[in-house]
Amino acid sequence: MGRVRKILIANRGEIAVRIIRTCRAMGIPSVAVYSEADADAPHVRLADAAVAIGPAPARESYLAIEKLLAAADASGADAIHPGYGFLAENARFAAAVRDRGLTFIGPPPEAIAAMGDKVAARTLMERAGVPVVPATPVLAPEPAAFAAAAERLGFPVVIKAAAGGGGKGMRIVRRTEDLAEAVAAAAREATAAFGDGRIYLERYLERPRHVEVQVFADTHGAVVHLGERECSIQRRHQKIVEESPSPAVDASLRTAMTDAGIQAAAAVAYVGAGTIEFLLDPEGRFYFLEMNTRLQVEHPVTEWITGLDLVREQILVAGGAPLSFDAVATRGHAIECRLYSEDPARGFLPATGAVRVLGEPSGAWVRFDSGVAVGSRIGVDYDPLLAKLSTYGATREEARLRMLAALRETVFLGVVTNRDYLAAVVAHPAFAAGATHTEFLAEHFSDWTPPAGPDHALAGALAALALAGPAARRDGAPDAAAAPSPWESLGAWRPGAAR
Ligand code: MV4
Repeated sequence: MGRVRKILIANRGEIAVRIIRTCRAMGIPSVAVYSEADADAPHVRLADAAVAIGPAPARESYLAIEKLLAAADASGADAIHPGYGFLAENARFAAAVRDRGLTFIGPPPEAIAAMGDKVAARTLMERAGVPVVPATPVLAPEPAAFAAAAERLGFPVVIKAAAGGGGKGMRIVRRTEDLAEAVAAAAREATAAFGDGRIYLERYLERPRHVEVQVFADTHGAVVHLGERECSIQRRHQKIVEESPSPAVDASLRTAMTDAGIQAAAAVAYVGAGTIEFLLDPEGRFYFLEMNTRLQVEHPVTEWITGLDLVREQILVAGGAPLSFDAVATRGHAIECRLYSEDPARGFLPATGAVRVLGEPSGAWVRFDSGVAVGSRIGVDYDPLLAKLSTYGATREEARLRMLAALRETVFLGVVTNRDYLAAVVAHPAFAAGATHTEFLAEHFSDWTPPAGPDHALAGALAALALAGPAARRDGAPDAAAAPSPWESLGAWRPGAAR
């Protein structure tokens, strides 16, 4: 190991762009990879070099380990950053990178594997003194075994997949008579989703908050925390609004949670950026849920309040450098919203199309991380995340109001987005009060409908007229100083004729 000299980014979209920017700022050449669907993507244009890795389906490109390793060889990269998603938490990939003599910008494969098996991870955490939810080991998928265990834990309970995480295969059960069906369904779902049907039981916590601790570790044994993030606002296990610090965490709870996070990371000899997810109950008790062994989507809120560039720190640590900070002071408050190409009016169905107009919010307290540009086609091959919008304020309320302003300034034409939904969430009195928990959207937004907006075709036609500008004034006078009012701009228009 030694200082990293050229980095291949095994990813696409906003996180690839994000990593390339830090590479540039550090003077490190970057290599993008791209599928056939991404030949013109911003991450490809931005990188110093780019290597084609195959067809659009991720299995044949962004998930194809051999192709990525070959691309690293061909481009002379000596390190690989996996971003998030795709192969970021694949221990075999991390090991394959290491076995080729390359640096994996992430934790050791052993740490990924230790946290990847959720049941083994629980046991490990328990031994490390990290609080965990009362649970069973893996059980035979028989109703009797689960019924006996549920009696001991107390209802409600939740059936989870040992190989799971992210809520897949999760089944909440409130009565003994519902167990048999739920066990069968959970085992089936776990096999289908993970190729591993092992399931177990946990006591189910009602309306908890999701609070996660950001940790950072170096190869010399130092482990520090960078505070917590509140990520309770989720739809079907998809986070949409995140913030730091959590409005539910005071100084003493923070000390307890971040201590537990550091214990968790130390227990698996962690290296790099990692996140320990906890459920926080209304009484202020917290329980280890899982550890994410990657840089997370929502890392910008931590960057806002710490002033650190987490990608830079990842690269330095991967090169063997000791951490350049210990107890990090945080300042102010940050909120992030995820803009997706999806249609809230149609059950959040992924929306496809091409970005025709892109209006980015601006200002010193606003950050817009995006991997798309005008002309980008949004298809069905990848995650529908268009952009992450984050704002900073000295107080939560300042950050919240700045977020509302920034959302209004954000324009995507050509694809349907969840922008107005996000604005409604951030404007909601319960959000303003910090009363966020994992049932927030179910309780406040299950019957939300988009505000009646303008007719897009009409808006487009008016925009085209407005763009025609002063040259199109009715009286023909080329008055550049005049406001480009469409009503003054109609003179040269003729139905059925070219202007
Ligand atoms: C739970 C839980 C309550 N009790 N486990 C969902 C995603 C996966 N990471 C774990 N999840 C949950 N596990 C017990 N024992 C509630 C959830 C949960 C949840 C957790 C975090 C964020 C949003 C959530 C939404 C619904 C359920």
